[in-house]
Amino acid sequence: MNERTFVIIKPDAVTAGHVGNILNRYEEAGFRPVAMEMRTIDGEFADRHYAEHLGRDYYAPLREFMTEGPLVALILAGDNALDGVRELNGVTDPSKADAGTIRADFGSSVKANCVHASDSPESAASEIGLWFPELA
Ligand code: 3AN
Repeated sequence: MNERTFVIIKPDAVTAGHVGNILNRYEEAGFRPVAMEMRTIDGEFADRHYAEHLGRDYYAPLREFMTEGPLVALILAGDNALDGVRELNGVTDPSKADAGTIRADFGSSVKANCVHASDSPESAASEIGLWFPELA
């Protein structure tokens, strides 16, 4: 099944110069970008993307982090893209992520964990609708 998922290469990875390496991991695994754009988002947009995290104790610093510099927003397509991309990313906390995953190799903390990927077909649809409405 050719599935689409929404991915962010977060500001920490852009600043550290890991965009090319991260894209390479996805492409080597067979996923293809079907949309890709560098953007700097504001707090209101971050609130829409992270609606389910509003009010959590970690949200204010996360909001600050996601808005402090450019990120790369992209849609990746391929077989089993939702699970496959999350497997390549590794778990949320880079220190607990499996060796060889993107977060283990390029993430530095639970907040600065270098990438985001949709966690379900429903979140992929709503995130693609938010970030790339013309492709929803
Ligand atoms: P994932 O991105 O692995 O699906 P989520 O959806 O649970 O993780 O969390 C979204 C983002 O919120 C994470 N990528 C991370 O930046 C931040 N986050 C989640 N839990 C925490 C936490 N306990 N402390 C700090 N930041 C967190």
